[in-house]
Amino acid sequence: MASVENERPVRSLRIGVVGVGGMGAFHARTLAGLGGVDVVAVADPHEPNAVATAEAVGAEAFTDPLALASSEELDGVVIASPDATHPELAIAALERGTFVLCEKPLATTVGDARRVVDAELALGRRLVQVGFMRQYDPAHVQVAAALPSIGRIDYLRAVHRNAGADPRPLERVVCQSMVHDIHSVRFLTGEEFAAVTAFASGPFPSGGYRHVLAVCTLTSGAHASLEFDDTAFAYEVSVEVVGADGDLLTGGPVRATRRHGGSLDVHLGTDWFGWFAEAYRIQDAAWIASIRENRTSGPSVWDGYVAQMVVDAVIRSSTSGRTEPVELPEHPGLYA
Ligand code: ISE
Repeated sequence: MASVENERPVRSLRIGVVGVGGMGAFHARTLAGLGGVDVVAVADPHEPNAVATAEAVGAEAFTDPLALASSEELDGVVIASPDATHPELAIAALERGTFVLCEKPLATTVGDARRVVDAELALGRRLVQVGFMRQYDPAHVQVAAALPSIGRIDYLRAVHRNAGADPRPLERVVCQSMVHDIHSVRFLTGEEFAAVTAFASGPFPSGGYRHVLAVCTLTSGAHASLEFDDTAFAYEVSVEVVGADGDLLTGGPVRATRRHGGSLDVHLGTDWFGWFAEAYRIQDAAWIASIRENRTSGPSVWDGYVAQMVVDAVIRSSTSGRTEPVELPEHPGLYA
């Protein structure tokens, strides 16, 4: 039996977080709460954000995101800066050989997403995980595990409601929000999108869009409908898979039911931090575990790129009124 003296202490991983608005600050705190992780640096051009998160997790505060993403001192970097900056920062980290957890979307255009794929292909190894955290959400994991029991998948319905969001143009609604539902379809069915017909209500006087409905055909001929509402009254996500021998529906997070003022109610919350807190924690812990094993697991940049192609088809169809095909390029072996 190995003596205690011979056991090598596990080295703490040095993690940086780029972009510490709401999401990045949440990752920083989540990671700082995991064993064997030191959040050593955070960067945000808005200095008060950087300082506040740095103080909360005992990190150093910086204001230059690109300098932090390019640092040689880190084992891993979380990218949670504004969406359009993700590709440049991910590529900078890739060039240093640093593991990356990049918030979704991978990019805001198909071309930029492809640049990250090409950078990884040039490197010949995966280093970037994309933060499609529903893949770690216990409710989604339970549905995924039970799929073999319902036989051939005929239909999937994804419902996603945001509450109290600032009015957003259609591009942002689809790219920031519906992109999650697109990934849910791909990871649950293992299929690709073949064509999309989408409808959007808006713009309203606020400039924002409210409902987006995408009716999709998958490569097997099965269908999926994605329903998104940006100004609902509570945050809520569900997915239902209809199979030849049964159907499956995700449950929400466990919540107490309250009797109050003559009503029976369940508090759902108005943002995703509460609904998916466990999913984020599991995702971040899985990312750290994979860094320790010197590998990358979870959703890949290929997943981020393909999702972006579907985002594009949803936006095109909502504006053209036509069914838009999704034509995927050859699938590189690195992402088999
Ligand atoms: C937000 O940016 C997220 O990432 C949430 O997970 C998503 O549910 C929400 O719709 C987005 O706005």
